[in-house]
Amino acid sequence: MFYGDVYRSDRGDLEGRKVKDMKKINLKISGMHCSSCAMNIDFELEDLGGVKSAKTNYAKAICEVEFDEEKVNLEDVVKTIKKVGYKVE
Ligand SMILES: [Cu+2]
Repeated sequence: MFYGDVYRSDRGDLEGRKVKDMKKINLKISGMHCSSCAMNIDFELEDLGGVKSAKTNYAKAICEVEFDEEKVNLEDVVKTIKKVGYKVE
């Protein structure tokens, strides 16, 4: 199974303190046939607690998800995508 690049984004708030790390991943999605499929995935993922953002690109067949590892894990993200009918490669 291909999970793409896994990396962390470090961000500071205005006072320069470190805010909680979010995990950002790129997943390769298959089974999408139009741009509303991509919107469907984003909608479901953003409904999942702990997911900060989901950006699915239909043309590139990738989904960029930013999430809080303490609240949700990669498996849940993958499960959610599968639940709506798409495959994660
Ligand atoms: Cu579609």
